[in-house]
Amino acid sequence: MEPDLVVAMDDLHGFATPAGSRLGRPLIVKAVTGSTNDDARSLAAAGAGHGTAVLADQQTAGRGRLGRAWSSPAGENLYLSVIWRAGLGETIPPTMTLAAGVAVSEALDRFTPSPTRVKWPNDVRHRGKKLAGVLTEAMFRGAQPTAVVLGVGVNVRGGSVAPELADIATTLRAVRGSDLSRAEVLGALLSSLDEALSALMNDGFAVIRARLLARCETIGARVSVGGVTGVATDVDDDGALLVRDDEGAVHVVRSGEVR
Ligand code: BT5
Repeated sequence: MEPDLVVAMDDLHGFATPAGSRLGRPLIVKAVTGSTNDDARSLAAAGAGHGTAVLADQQTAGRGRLGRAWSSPAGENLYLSVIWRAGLGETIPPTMTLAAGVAVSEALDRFTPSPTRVKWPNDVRHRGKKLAGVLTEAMFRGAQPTAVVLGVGVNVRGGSVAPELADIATTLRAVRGSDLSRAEVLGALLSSLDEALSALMNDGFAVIRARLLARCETIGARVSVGGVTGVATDVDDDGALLVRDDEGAVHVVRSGEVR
């Protein structure tokens, strides 16, 4: 590895996957890549097992949902993708994205001065600014799901975000007012994702739903999503957002961008 890259990743040196976590075994660390989700998908297609994870210092083609870009500069943030295979049935529950968001939010609360919130379905925010995002992508053999890639981007060490994101995004360092190492945050993330996704697969969505509702800023807010405007009242048993419009009709919104 080039010496400047070693310095850029100094806060990850000596990182060890937490003893209790099945995720991050193995953990493949890259200085630069296109997208860790693409790397994890390739590894999954080649047979990599449950828990295999890819971490990059920098992404040149980091992705969000709906073809959007994920700002991924070097030396600052976590770009993590984990292969999940355990307990996948005949369908991929959309609740996996929600469970991952809950896990990320709960993990980041250890590092923030006040609690983070989940904006349905996949944003983790602090005082209305985005700290992290989740991108889940499923892989299939025929109709049978074989793996889900859990992609997580967390803004950690930067003093600020890219200027075009300054109104909507922030970093852990900015909300804390002090620095921290990516290794600390990574350990918390892997443990939290393992716990929450295992709970979802073993026990169903009810408990994760309760944990989500306790930290979901979307519930009770006036929103526009999927062509519907109204008040978001609840998340149903499938993870869909329920929105009551001004005539009182309740709409079931399964995906989309909440505004
Ligand atoms: C997301 O998408 O929030 C999911 C982001 C997932 C990124 C991870 S990084 C590791 C893995 N590899 C990948 O290639 N992706 C995953 P979405 O809800 O579509 O939000 C995207 C929007 O968030 C953009 O349109 C911007 O407005 C904003 N954004 C972009 N970069 C950001 C950043 N670093 N921090 C906060 N907001 C950002």
